[in-house]
Formats: sequence, structure tokens, C-alpha cells
Amino acid sequence: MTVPFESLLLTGAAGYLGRQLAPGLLPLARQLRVSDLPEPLARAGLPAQAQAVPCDLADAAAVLALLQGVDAVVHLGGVAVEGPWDPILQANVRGLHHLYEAARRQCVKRVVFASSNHVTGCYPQAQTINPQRDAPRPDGNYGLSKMFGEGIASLYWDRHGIETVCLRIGTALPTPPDRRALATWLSLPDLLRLVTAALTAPKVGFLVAYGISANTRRFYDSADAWQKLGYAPQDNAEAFAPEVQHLLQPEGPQRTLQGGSFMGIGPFDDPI
Ligand code: NAI
Ligand code: 15L
Repeated sequence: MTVPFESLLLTGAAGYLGRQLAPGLLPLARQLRVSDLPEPLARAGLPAQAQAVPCDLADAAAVLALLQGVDAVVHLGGVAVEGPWDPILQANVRGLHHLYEAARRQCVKRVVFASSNHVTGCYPQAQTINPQRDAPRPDGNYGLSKMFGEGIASLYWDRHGIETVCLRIGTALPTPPDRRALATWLSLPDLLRLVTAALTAPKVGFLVAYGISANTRRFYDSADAWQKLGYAPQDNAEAFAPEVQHLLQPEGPQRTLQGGSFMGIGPFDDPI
């Protein structure tokens, strides 16, 4: 089998999804580089074949060095939940700017960016959203930062020819935790299928796709983008419906809007 990449970088490698993905990414590159903040990286137990490089995404010089010799990046690093603005600004906004500037200067060809369903979390669950047709409606600081990530990805494709697949991941867990996740679930095997497709599909340019399994109750229509990637999900949350469909968020926006529980977090009185 031909190996698609000489060097592939996985950021956020010590996080939940990073630890799930790292073993499956090994066959895609002669060298897999895995990165995260120093402490989590040291205790993550990532595959020994991977090259571990600690790096804070908020440090521009460190990110420039991290991307040296890299062909493609799977970018998972950053704050992964709703919260106060400043940590999100450092990791998800400044960090993304550092990543794309480093990608430009180090001639990286493609980024797979872990965006989020929370870019469109303020749409009603009763509406089906298409990523090429429907505008972002972020549901908080976190969703807004992912919208920035998609914006910078678009800019660096148009101006600098760096390809990005933005994956608006739903709920990536071993099984769907509640009724909302019957729409948003992404099984862990489908996550690896999707990231592999996003890395290896030819000529993606700038593309936004939702990251979910073939869920019967989905409120995203991502068929066009999936076809372009050659992603064919194999799992369906419906198999878990009897166990979780009674597990509901409290009445109101948390139950009716696509962002679910994130609708109940914040606002934050940031220090002035
Ligand atoms: P996680 O919180 O377990 O992992 C994120 C990793 O990023 C952590 O290991 C953390 O140490 C690292 N990180 C945070 N700030 C950093 C910084 N300044 N410099 C370097 N590394 C930093 O999150 P998870 O669940 O693994 O998510 C991975 C990515 O996928 C995130 O970008 C998240 O927003 C996105 N995502 C995840 C979903 C899910 O269902 N797990 C759904 C939608 C999006
Ligand atoms: C996300 O973006 C989060 O990273 C993850 O922790 C889940 O909360 C997920 O969205 C979700 O909406 O279920």
C-alpha cells in the first residue's frame, strides 16, 4: 500500500479524540507527529512509533517549528467546550492564526480542521441544515471561535492554496448519550473513516462537511460534501434509540435548538 504522506501532524493528540485517532492515522504517514500541551502529552500514552512534540498553540514560534517538514495536519487542539472568552481566544483564535501562518511558511498542503456543530447551534432541531447553503449561527464563544477557524481556512485556500476540510463534528463518543445525539452522533469508527477521507480525497479545496454517522434522525444534510470526500458512514445512532431517547435536555432552547446543552451555558462576566 502506498503511504499518502511523508509527515502528518496531529494536534490535540492527548485529548479524547486525539487518543482515539492516533493509532488509526499511523498507516497514513511515514512519520506521524503528535502534539499537545506538555503535561497532557506526557501522560497520554500515544503510540510509541509517533514523534511526540509538546507545543502551546498560543506560542507562534513554537507552532512554526512544530509544522516544519509537515505535509498535512489534523487539527484537533484547542478548547473543546463552551466557556469564557479568553482561553478560547488564545487557543482557538490566536492558535488557529498561528497554525495557518505556520502552514503557509512551511508549505503544508492540507489541513483537516475539527470544527463543530456549534457553528450552527442556534438553528432549530426541526430544520435540516446544509453546510454549503445555510449561514453560520454560532451558539456561543466556542461556536464563534470555530466559525473563525472556518473563515481563516477559507482565506488561506483563496490566498495561499492551502486546502482545508472543516469537519463540523457532532457528538463523537462510543455511543450516543441522549436523544439529541440520535441526530448528532459520530461513531468512533466513522470518525476515523471521515478523517481519513478528508486527508486523502483529491482536490478538496476549501470544504465544510458535518461529521456525523448515517443517523436516521440527523438534522444536517452533508451528502454533497460527503460524496466529494468519498465518506460513507457505516453506523447509525438509531440502534441506541430505545436506551437514550427518553434522555432529554430541560425544556427551552436546550431542547429545541441544535446546540443542545450548550444553549444553557453562559453568558460569562469576563473580567474587564
Ligand atoms: P479534548 O478537550 O479532549 O482535546 C483537546 C486537546 O487540545 C486537549 O488535549 C488539550 O490539552 C489541547 N489543547 C487545548 N489548548 C491547547 C493549546 N493552547 N495548545 C495546545 N493544545 C491545546 O477535546 P476532544 O473532544 O478530543 O475534541 C478534539 C477537537 O474536536 C476539538 O477541537 C473540539 O472542538 C472538536 N470537536 C469535538 C467534538 C466531540 O464530540 N468530541 C465535537 C465537535 C468538535
Ligand atoms: C462539541 O463541539 C464538543 O467538543 C463536544 O464535547 C460535544 O459537546 C459536542 O460538541 C456536542 O455538541 O455534542
